[in-house]
Amino acid sequence: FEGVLIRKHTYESLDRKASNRSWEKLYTVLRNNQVMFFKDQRHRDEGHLYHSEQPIALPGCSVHVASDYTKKRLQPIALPGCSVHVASDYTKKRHVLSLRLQQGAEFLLQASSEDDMNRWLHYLQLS
Ligand code: I3P
Repeated sequence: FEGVLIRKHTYESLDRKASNRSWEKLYTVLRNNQVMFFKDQRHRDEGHLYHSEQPIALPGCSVHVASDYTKKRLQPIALPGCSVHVASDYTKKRHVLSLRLQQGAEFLLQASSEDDMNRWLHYLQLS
């Protein structure tokens, strides 16, 4: 599963904010239990990871809907082998997922619509 998401790296670890917290439009690929980010589809075709970031292994991560308006309907979902972390709710934008890594790092991922967000959530759960 793949497509464009708008990403914000909020935390490097549980108590350290990421240094660059700007929103970035990235081409995102879910494959083999990993998430990979690329600058765009051309970079993906060439296999050039965004800023040479290593793929994120999904087992051990947790993902939940960060946007306030859906959080009552969708509860945090544990991916295989992980514990669910409580992430602060993010209400500034809509269709936002929170992906929390085992060491406490967090990425917010904004999808283009509620349907798109639910598709990402679905495939992240399957990973
Ligand atoms: C960041 C940018 C983000 C903002 C973030 C800023 O500045 O404005 O949109 O996040 O706020 O630091 P820059 O682009 O100069 O790095 P929000 O959209 O969530 O407000 P933050 O410092 O509160 O994370």
